[in-house]
Amino acid sequence: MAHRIADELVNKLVEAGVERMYGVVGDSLNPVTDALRLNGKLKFIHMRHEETGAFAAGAEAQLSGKLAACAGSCGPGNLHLINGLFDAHRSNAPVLAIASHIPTSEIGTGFFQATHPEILFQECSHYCELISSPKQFERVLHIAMQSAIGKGGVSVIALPGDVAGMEFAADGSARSIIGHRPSIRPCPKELAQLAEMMNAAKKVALFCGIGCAGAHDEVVALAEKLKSPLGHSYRGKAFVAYDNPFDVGMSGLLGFGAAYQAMHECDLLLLLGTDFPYDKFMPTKPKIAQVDVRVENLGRRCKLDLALWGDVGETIRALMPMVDTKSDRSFLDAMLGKHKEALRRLNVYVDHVGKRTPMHPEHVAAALSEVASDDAIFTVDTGMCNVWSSRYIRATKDRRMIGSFTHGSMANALPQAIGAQFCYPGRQVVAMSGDGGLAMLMGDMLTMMQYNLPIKLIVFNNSVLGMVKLEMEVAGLPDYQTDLKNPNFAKVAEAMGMMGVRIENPADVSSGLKRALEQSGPALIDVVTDANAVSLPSHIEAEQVVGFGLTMGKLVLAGHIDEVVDTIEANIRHVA
Ligand SMILES: Cc1cc2nc3c(=O)[nH]c(=O)nc-3n(C[C@H](O)[C@H](O)[C@H](O)COP(=O)(O)OP(=O)(O)OC[C@H]3O[C@@H](n4cnc5c(N)ncnc54)[C@H](O)[C@@H]3O)c2cc1C
Ligand SMILES: Cc1ncc(C[n+]2csc(CCOP(=O)(O)OP(=O)(O)O)c2C)c(N)n1
Repeated sequence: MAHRIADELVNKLVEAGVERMYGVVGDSLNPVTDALRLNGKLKFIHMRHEETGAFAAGAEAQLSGKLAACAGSCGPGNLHLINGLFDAHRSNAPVLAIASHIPTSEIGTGFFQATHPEILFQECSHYCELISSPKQFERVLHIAMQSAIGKGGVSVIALPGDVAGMEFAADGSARSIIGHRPSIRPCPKELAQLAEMMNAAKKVALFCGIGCAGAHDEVVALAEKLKSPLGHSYRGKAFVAYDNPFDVGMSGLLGFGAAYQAMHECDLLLLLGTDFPYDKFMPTKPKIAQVDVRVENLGRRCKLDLALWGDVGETIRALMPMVDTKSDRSFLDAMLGKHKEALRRLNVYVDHVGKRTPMHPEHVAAALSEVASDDAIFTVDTGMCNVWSSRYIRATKDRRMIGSFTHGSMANALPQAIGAQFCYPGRQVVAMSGDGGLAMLMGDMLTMMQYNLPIKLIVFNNSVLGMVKLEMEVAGLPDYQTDLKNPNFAKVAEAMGMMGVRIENPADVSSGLKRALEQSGPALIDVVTDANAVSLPSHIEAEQVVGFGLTMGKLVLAGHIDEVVDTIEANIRHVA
């Protein structure tokens, strides 16, 4: 049989280290899936929805750092990929999507299932092109893979079924694909300027994002030298918040601890590998310096006194010899003290309120953190699970946590867990799902079953679209269309052939979670939680009440965090 474009596509993906292609088979994609079948090295993972395929590929790419792939058939098939691709792209995850396409002879005629994938996917990709002739194929595929890996994000190839089935003829020029991005060091002049600013400042604070991945020790050593409190973004937590005596928590509406205070009360703030989007939480008084590998991200969220275009680890290593060791710990100790007190207050929910029925989700998340393994991978649905996971899941050296952190889509946790478990078959993978989020794409519980993936799917079953209900209430709107009439999810899981555990009583949380985590197959844990559980932002001021989550802020604007916690504590004392 002739060596087709589809066969060469598979060869090239295998060469680039791609191990799986997630998607749903069909019509114009048949030459590609047939080529996968014949090749045998790259596995097609049969999902129940293309969106979940794109989420799974995005998760795999985020966790492994390597190129991952997904595919959809022409028209509606590849259109279903789009939300997952937006998420992957905005998470800087290198993903190649094959959007198979109607026959070339039919393009432009309003043919059955006609869309224009080369236009549709422009906004969620670095590179998106139609291959209308076999002669284009080699170079377009090369550019697509290189762009996804090098720029970090999505590339899309629109590949008509007839072109995929045509004979491949090499264009005679071999092309090697870059595997890794280079390390960038800022200019000596800027490094010297930063050292000077650090040496002159009395109170330095660090705020660290996911760009600190792989530079934990450098970042902590810098904090030690400067006696700096070190806050983190949600995406940064997994990489800096463990083994770190300088940790002061997270900023933002879901924030906790003293990160916000440290960032506002310092006289020099250093932003390291973060594109933290909530500009209203950024200070204006201190001097600010920022280190980022993406030059376009420098200064796009706050005022900037010094921009350093560089890699976090590389920058700190170059900087260390130029920085004086500070001896005054007073700012650091004050922030650590505030942080400790803030954590004590957060635990009020776990230790006291959480033990009541209806169950408080904080209690569930804290118990999960205790029983999950030290190298567990957590995937987190958009909604209130973001609050519970960012605050109560303890970071360790090897734990990872991914969500739809930048795109903010619901229903991401289950499909991301599928990608994570395929990528790391030996690790514990725990999905933290909202009941609304799970129901949105729950067909892929069947994928868990079909591939016997030992994912532990925890449903925070509060019978409501909780985050939106909260938003409506604090905006002074009556809550509307947020109620969910749910089944017993544990029974649904059992009907699908997997273990189902239902937890309604706080006393059963740890044992129920343990039982599910310890068994070797897929499991769903349906935890019935309080629909009215409320999150308390770490810091709120009137002018910060903007954008997406601000309504949660309003909630405490009236009552204020401290007042609410004080009331709870008074009640506890009263009961005691
Ligand atoms: C419902 C909801 C609520 C949320 N609330 C909060 C909240 O309260 N607080 C919060 O923090 N987040 C929150 N998030 C997440 C938030 O939207 C952002 O995704 C997150 O804050 C971004 O974290 P980051 O800056 O670490 O990552 P990114 O936005 O991905 O930025 C990372 C930056 O690091 C750079 N970089 C990468 N590698 C390197 C390197 N080696 N060296 C230097 N630079 C590098 C990148 O170019 C990029 O600019 C929430 C998300 C959801 C869904
Ligand atoms: C695809 C999508 N649709 C709608 C939204 C808006 N939204 C954000 S959170 C949320 C509610 C999530 O409810 P649930 O999954 O039940 O979790 P809970 O907040 O109750 O924990 C909604 C509707 C979104 N972010 N993504």
